[in-house]
Amino acid sequence: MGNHIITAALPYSNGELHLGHLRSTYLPPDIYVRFLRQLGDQAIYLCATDEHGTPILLSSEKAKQKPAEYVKQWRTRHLADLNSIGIKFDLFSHTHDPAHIELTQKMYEKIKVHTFRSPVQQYWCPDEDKPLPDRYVIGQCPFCQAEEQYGDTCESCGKAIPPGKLIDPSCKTCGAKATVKKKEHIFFRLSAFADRLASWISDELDTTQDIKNFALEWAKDLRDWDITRDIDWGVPIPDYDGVFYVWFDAPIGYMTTLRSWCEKTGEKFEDWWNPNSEIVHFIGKDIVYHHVLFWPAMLMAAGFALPTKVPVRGYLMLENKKLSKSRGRYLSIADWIQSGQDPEYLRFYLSFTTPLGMKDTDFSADEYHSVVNEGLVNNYGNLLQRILKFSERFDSAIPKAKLGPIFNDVREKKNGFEQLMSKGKLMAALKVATGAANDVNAYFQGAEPWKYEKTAPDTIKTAASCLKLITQMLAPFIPVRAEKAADLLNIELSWKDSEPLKSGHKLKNPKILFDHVSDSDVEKIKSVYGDS
Ligand code: B3M
Ligand code: ZN
Repeated sequence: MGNHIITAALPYSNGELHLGHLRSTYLPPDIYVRFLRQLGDQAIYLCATDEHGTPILLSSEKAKQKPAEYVKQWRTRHLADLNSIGIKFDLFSHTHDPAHIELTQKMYEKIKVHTFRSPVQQYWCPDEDKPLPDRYVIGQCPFCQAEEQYGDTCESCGKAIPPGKLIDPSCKTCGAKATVKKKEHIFFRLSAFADRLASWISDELDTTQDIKNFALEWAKDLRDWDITRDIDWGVPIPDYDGVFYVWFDAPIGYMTTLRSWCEKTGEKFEDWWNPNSEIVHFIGKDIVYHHVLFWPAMLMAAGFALPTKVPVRGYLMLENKKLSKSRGRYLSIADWIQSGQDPEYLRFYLSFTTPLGMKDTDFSADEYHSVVNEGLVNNYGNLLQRILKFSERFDSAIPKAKLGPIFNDVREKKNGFEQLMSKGKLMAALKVATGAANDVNAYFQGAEPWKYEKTAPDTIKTAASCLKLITQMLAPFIPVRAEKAADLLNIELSWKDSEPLKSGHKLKNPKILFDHVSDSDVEKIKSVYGDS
């Protein structure tokens, strides 16, 4: 395998990131990239803020700020929030960057033969005499009849709504009944790519079957795509008085960020974005349409390599109810940190409970308490502590002894873990690691080395050697503690090293790395989101 370009969906510079964003979109790629590096592969994690589109323009108007100022604040905030959970990017850029504007315009030149102009039904506010693109207009979905949908995409059925087709449209800002005017727009011939998209989705794309099924259904009914917006915030279209639709320029942000990263590091863009690389877009389930249809069609049109993997994860529920900021049933990344909660425990918990695919999953403070305490603190944390403590009887060195058969079992598990991680099945992989810690705990307990002096050296050598492999497995999930544990065990985290510890190998004195999640932590978390 060549290089790995790993991306996470570009967060809008418009409102704070919550635990749902973290679990579906930003944490999994961080773990995946850390694992690839552990393997010794060349992998980079890129992201940027998505700064265009009518919702941002609307919010900046509300905040009485220039859009460029408005987006800058969120850009800084997003990066700080993500970093606070140990998420590290090789580059975190933004789509209002001049480099991005330039690249988007170049991309347009490349795909221009696949575009055409055609008059559209443009929503219009008669009271303010202005066009009402996307979120400036609200009405009923023509496909599923959901109420209060914006002009571009239906949030209920996920379909793109053709221009002018919203039922009973009205102006979002002043409430006036919207009219429809004819205006010439530029369209991308998405329909021409339907067959190629369908075969790419079924034969090449690596994603879960539920996602494929959805996408293949959509691919049967592809309409040409309006890439024009009549506002002045966005990437200007070179030969038209207007800007590109935000979903046209946003995914190009993956490339712009790669380009900027290459400039910084002296790497060549072509050595990265090519058919031998792994190109992975981690996303939430609401933007599958854009990542497996629109964007790949643009890449096909422009002659670039397509993404290889699109791992999708569902929404986060809070105590089995939908997140709702207005009701206070809400937990942001900043809330987590400000209430003094542990970022690595959150990484562990979210990874332990989030499968791949469309399924939504729940956050509950009580579950957090039990998953972290049972799955990590009493399990791996306890084992580490016991082994370091017990080894003091041998001057904190691995004694001359025999290796028990459980070591081979754990080594097998490490292979299984590698397979799962390589497929992006992080939750399943993590469970292999914690399962191994469980087994070794049981082994240690059963061997009773404090009672059986004769076999105690074998027990300690075996358990400590197993612990080495388990620490390697946990490292991408809890990187800070794994580093500390590796230091105490005096081991390397490099994946290649699966050897048992040699006799004479020195260990350090025990130190507590894993405190329990307390009842008061649970209370604190609950008080952030209440039980409304
Ligand atoms: N800015 C965020 C979202 O819809 C959107 C992603 C763009 S990815 C190119 O989740
Ligand atoms: Zn709908």
